[in-house]
Amino acid sequence: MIRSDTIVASATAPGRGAISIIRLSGPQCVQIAQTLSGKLLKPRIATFGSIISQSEVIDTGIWIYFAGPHSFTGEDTVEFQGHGGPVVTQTILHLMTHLGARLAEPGEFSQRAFLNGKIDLTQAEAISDLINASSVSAVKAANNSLQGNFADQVNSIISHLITLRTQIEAHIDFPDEDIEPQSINAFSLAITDIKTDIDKLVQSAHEGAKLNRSAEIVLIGEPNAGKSSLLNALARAPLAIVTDIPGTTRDLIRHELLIDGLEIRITDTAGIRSTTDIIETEGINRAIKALQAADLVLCLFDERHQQISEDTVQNLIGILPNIPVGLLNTKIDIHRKPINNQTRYPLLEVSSKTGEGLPEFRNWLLEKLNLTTHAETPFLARQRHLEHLKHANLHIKAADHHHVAVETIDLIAEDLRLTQNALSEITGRFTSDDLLTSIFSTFCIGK
Ligand SMILES: Nc1nc2c(ncn2[C@@H]2O[C@H](COP(=O)(O)OP(=O)(O)O)[C@@H](O)[C@H]2O)c(=O)[nH]1
Ligand SMILES: [Mg+2]
Repeated sequence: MIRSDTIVASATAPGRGAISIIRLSGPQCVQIAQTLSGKLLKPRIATFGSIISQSEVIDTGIWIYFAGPHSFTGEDTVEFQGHGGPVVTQTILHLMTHLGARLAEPGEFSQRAFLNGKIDLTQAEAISDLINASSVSAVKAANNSLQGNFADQVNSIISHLITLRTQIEAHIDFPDEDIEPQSINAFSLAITDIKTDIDKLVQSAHEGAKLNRSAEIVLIGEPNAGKSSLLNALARAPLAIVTDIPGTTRDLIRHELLIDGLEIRITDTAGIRSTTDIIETEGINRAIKALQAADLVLCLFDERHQQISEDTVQNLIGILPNIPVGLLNTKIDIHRKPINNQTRYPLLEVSSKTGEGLPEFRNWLLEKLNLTTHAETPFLARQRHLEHLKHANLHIKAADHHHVAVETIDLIAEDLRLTQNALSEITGRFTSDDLLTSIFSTFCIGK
């Protein structure tokens, strides 16, 4: 365990609330807590007590002592659950710092847990991601990472790499001896297997990375299909200009919505049509570009369409592999005749004017974005993970590219070493101090 000073922070959100939790971690925490409470604290026993300063009661609450290494940080830790007022909390923090604690930096508790080997880097990040999760799928994926599923997958590849490297490096020491044909075979196979495993991990990580941000929905349709009106109805504010003049919306208009706790970014676009107007053409190009980054594309059709075929949809959005598409029949307050849907995509009916169909549409969105899109996501990936996986992928591909022989063996060994380093950076087994500081500084204070 790393010896360190004692840190303190409020672990609950700032502001007024029923309860405020103050957390101390480090060698002096028990002494500080016992001085303030006048009680003898026993590990894992909740002790009711007050905080007394100069014979005045500042707060009354519950003290809990977690003796290291059986605590979150791995050090001695004490939590005080008191009343949730900002002045009370500040006063207690002040008293604790006066007795020798230091105010914690953001993420410092998690950083200590990492440094003391209680969690790896992916688990530490998952704690922060769980707190910031913007959907139920993100919560599930963050918990998967927190339980170590992501790290397990990375570590399993690393352990195969270590076995292979040990065997391969043995040959480097004897450059005059030929490598047995069966060893050449075994090495090539092992390299290909590792490459396949890394490929799979890259794929899952790309899926998992989508969960780390708001879901992107793009509205697409011919001019006047009702896109801007739908954005306004969902946002409950006149964000986009609505007129019956085709070509009114020219730039992308984005709005963040919160539906049942799910963060959604919805983008209104210029209607797709052929036009000679330079500004409108640029708007259409932007609309098409926005489609590529979407988690869900919604194609809007009004009464001008009696039927929708796969071609109709393809004319609007082209071919978008792997991006879910939904169809919306708009303005149902003025035309009741159902549209004949000949596509494989679901069709919903809405009126932005009367609000009819909007609650069902919202529920459908939730289900689609929360459950369907990311149902199989095994973990929540960050940009940092994607970068390291990309490097691992490049190096293992380079290793795979060589024909295994005495002349190439040290090049292969070097590629494998670099692959392993890239993977180890994900779990933090091989990470610079600068990187650690930048990761933990994005955490909340008290976490
Ligand atoms: N009756 C009715 N009119 C609508 C509805 N949604 C849009 N409109 C009208 O259709 C026209 C085009 O709407 P707009 O939202 O600007 O379409 P956009 O070009 O796709 O953005 C406007 O005159 C709107 O008032 C609706 O639900 N019901
Ligand atoms: Mg518009």
